[in-house]
Formats: sequence, C-alpha cells, structure tokens
Amino acid sequence: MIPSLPILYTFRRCPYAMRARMALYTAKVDHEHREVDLKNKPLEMLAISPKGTVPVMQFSDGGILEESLDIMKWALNMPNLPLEEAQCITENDTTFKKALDRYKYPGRYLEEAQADYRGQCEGFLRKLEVQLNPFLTGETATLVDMALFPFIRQFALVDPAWFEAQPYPRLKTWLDFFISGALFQQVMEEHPLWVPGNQPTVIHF
Ligand SMILES: N[C@@H](CCC(=O)N[C@@H](CS)C(=O)NCC(=O)O)C(=O)O
Repeated sequence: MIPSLPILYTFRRCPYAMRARMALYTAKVDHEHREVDLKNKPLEMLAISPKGTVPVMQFSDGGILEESLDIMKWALNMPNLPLEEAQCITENDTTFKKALDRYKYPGRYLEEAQADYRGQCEGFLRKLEVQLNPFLTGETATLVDMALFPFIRQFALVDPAWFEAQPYPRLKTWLDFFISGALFQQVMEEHPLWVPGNQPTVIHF
C-alpha cells in the first residue's frame, strides 16, 4: 500500500509558511498542500494544532510539526543547527520581526516614528551584509538563508525606493537571487483554498 503523503497546512503570503515550503521544495518532499483561510481556519487543522498558526505539517503516522523551523529542519535533514545559525534565526524571528512589524504598520504602533523602527531593523541588516559571502554560510544557499529571506523581502517591500538607495550591495544581490529564482516562484504558485472532500492539491516532484 502506498503510504499517504504528509499534509502541509499553509497560507501563500505567510513568511513562515513560505520558508517551510522553500525547504520542502528544495528537499523535493511530495506532500498534500492545504491552502488555509486564516480568518476561517479548518477544524481539521485546529484539531491537530490548537494554536492556530501556519505552517503545520501532519504525517500519516500522526506526527505533527507546528513550527516552520521544525518543518525546515526535518525536510532538510538538519536536526541540529550550528549555534551561530540558530542564533541568527532567533534574532530574525524575535527582535528583527518585532521591529519589522512596527515598521510595516506604523499606524498601529505610535510610540516611535516609522524611521526609528526601520533603524532598529537595520542593525540586523548590517550584520547580514557583513556575513554574506555570497550566502550566509558561504558558497551555497542553506536553511538559514531560506529562514530569513521572506522577512528581509518584506522589509525591502515596505519602501522599495528607500531600500534601493541604501548601501547593502551583498544583501540586495542575495535578495534578488531568491526573488528572481525558480524556487521562490514555485512556492508562490497559487492554489485553491482547501475544501474537505474536494480533489486534493498534491505537490509532486
Ligand atoms: N512560530 C510560528 C509562527 C507562525 C505564524 O505566526 N504564522 C502566522 C501567519 S504569517 C499565523 O498563522 N498567524 C495566525 C493568524 O493569523 O490567525 C512558526 O514559525 O511557524
């Protein structure tokens, strides 16, 4: 009997789901894609992951991964990240992400001006600029590049003209590599919302 495929609950524009999909596509993991409406989450997803965030991966043996980083580590077979890489992802997911949200939605956070939040983001970008050669860990793109890319892309898109004028040559080249690459285009393909009982969307490599 053919074992049933793992299931990915996902949302096209979620940066966490994007990085999980990038890892799954890189590792060519066949899976069922279940596109979710975040305003009307499927009960099937909430039953296995009550915290209600995407991405969630469900395996046929009942196993669940409900953190994007865990999905990436599993797909790319990298259970133990080197400390520096783990710290870089943690900084992205905490301090950088917090400042990014405030920079993106300045109307929601009135304590500081938008440019101050942008300045907080830039502390992280400057570190990346120094580290990139041409990828974060050297010659090839790895998990850590994919983990950060969707968030750095969001930063650049808040004010593209401003970003273009900034002195981040390596970061821009790195960003362009992913934005214009086939992998990102593939993971951003549009799929219909998942409706139980309808023909499943299967990602097959
Ligand atoms: N730490 C989680 C964060 C995932 C997350 O926050 N995803 C957002 C979408 S980008 C979400 O599902 N939010 C719940 C909601 O909008 O109701 C991960 O890495 O998977």
